[in-house]
Amino acid sequence: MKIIGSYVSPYVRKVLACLNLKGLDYEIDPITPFFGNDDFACMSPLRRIPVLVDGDLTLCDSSVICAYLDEAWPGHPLLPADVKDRARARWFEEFADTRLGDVFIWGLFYQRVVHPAVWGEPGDVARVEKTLAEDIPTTLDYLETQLPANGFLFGDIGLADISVASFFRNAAYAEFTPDAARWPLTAGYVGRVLAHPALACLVPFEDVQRSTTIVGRRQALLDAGARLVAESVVSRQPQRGIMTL
Ligand SMILES: N[C@@H](CCC(=O)N[C@@H](CS)C(=O)NCC(=O)O)C(=O)O
Repeated sequence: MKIIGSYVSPYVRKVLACLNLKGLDYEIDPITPFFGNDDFACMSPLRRIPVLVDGDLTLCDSSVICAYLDEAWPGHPLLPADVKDRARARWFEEFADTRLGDVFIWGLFYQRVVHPAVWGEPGDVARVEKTLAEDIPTTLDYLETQLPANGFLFGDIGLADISVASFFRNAAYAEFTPDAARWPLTAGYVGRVLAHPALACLVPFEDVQRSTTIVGRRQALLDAGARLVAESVVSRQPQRGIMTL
């Protein structure tokens, strides 16, 4: 299987962690968001990552991809067995992809990290301030009522846990971690999930992605042990030397 994506995307991380949980082999085509070529646009009509290619099957959207993985490969189940728990797990995945995506990716990570790196100019400071003062507190106040004091949401780690925690890693990259005094359950839970090997093993590749320019990144990823496709078929080169994610 091949995943077209960037190691620092929360949606790509979610898919990679699920592949890791199931013990499936995959290669990465490490595209930079916003730099996909025409072939990429054909595979991903919304021009988003991740994209999964499995033989003659091409799939977009992390939720669709993870549902396919769970149905196609038994391995570690991504959803709990109980039907009501399964429904709640899907809700947490949706809440993460939509709400945590809004506040942590578009409100923080994009403004503080992606926009300066890709476009070479600062992001929207007013939006960051509103995100920190209003949007994150209301979002975490809700999560704090939902998350367990120990372990994971539904017994063993699964899709709901991975979906939620993945966004907190991008929040940390944008210099936000939940205050353990105000949100103790959230802080503890996020730390536990991110420390799980399925997610922790991705950190070295994310570090390379965040610390290198496009020049030399491929070799640095290979040196860190990443399994990359021989040659990208979907990415055009950003301006030489630009610090892209
Ligand atoms: N609903 C999609 C969202 C994917 C998404 O927004 N990916 C971002 C990267 S984190 C992207 O590709 N952005 C490029 C763009 O919006 O043009 C999923 O779950 O896969």
